[in-house]
Amino acid sequence: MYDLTVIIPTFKEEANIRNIITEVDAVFQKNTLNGEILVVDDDSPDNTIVIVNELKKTMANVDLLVRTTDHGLSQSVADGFLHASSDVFVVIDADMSHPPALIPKMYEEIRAGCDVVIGSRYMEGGGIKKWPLKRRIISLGATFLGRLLFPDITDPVSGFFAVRRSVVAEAKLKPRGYKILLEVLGKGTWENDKEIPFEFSDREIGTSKLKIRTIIEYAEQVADITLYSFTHHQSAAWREWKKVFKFGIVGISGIIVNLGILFLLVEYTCLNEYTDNFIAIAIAGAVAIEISILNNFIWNDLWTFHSQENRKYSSRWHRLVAFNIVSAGGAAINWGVLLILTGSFGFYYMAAQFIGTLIGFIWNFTVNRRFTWGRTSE
Ligand SMILES: Nc1nc2c(ncn2[C@@H]2O[C@H](COP(=O)(O)OP(=O)(O)OP(=O)(O)O)[C@@H](O)[C@H]2O)c(=O)[nH]1
Ligand SMILES: [Mg+2]
Repeated sequence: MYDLTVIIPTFKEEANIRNIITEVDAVFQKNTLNGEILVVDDDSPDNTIVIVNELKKTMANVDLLVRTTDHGLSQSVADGFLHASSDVFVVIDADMSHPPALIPKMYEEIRAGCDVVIGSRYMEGGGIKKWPLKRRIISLGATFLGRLLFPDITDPVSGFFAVRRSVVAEAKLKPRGYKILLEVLGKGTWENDKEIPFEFSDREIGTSKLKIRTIIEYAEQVADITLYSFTHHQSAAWREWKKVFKFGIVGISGIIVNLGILFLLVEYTCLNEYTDNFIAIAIAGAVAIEISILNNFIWNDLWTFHSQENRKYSSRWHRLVAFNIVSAGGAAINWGVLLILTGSFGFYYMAAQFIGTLIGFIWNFTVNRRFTWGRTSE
């Protein structure tokens, strides 16, 4: 039994395949890893298969799976999971875009308890070399969509990652398109993840296969994972929905606190005696708003985001300040939407306020999630 299996999906990679296999094997030897190399090829019409078969003669740890139906990168990787003969899988492109030197580190993190280890282009220390603007924009768009499902992960569509067999063993993967990692994160069973930065280098040789259809398939995949999470409550995306739900309940408690404090201050304190009622209400209103923000902070900190690990802000005071700033932004957005919808679009003011509250809520959740209770990128 091998320690790990490096899965290399290939289609027409005759120019790269020898290189990547030799490099991965050199990394195994240097780190005394007992690793398997599994090439999953979609019946390439070039010499990819011939070259792998030739290498197999001298390298006992190289295996080749040739697929003839259901052509596709994600499908190939998923077949690789089924075919691999170890419990740790590392997926890497054939075109030298991903540094094989990081494989031992990924393996170590899995050994140390991680379920998924991701090579990230978008965290501190990572990057992309020589990419045209169009590709950067497409990739950022894809990454943004993926981060809605997995806010802690900076690069949920990376093609370079490691997973434990148990993550995907029972998963009902519906692989398609290019983003197999998103499928694994969405449908696999996992708790702990870690990202490792790396610099992505564009292929020097061979041809690219990215098409417009890829983008449409990706959007479908995100929708599919979202639907899946509603019915599969062990999934990571469902964990995220639970946070949204808790954040909403805390928000409702904040409204009650806000109204209650306002009422108490106006009716039962010395503010009551001010003849100029407007000042009394202005003061009481401001105090009530701040106390409700404090209320929301405490419950979100102790309950909604209680299990958040590796916090960006380890001090509760820092989180409180961040939450206050973000919430002020949320209130401003709410107010702006009210004014615009009533002033320019003739909305009934209650409907406008309702929409404003909803947009303010989305802002408050997403920004606080990533910022106030976000994870450190180290
Ligand atoms: N088995 C299989 N492998 C594929 C398929 N499409 C791409 N690959 C492999 O998947 C890896 C990533 O594909 P690339 O074409 O490099 O995709 P990319 O990195 O997004 O784009 P470029 O590097 O610019 O071409 C490479 O090892 C390809 O050979 C496919 O349909 N089936
Ligand atoms: Mg590539």
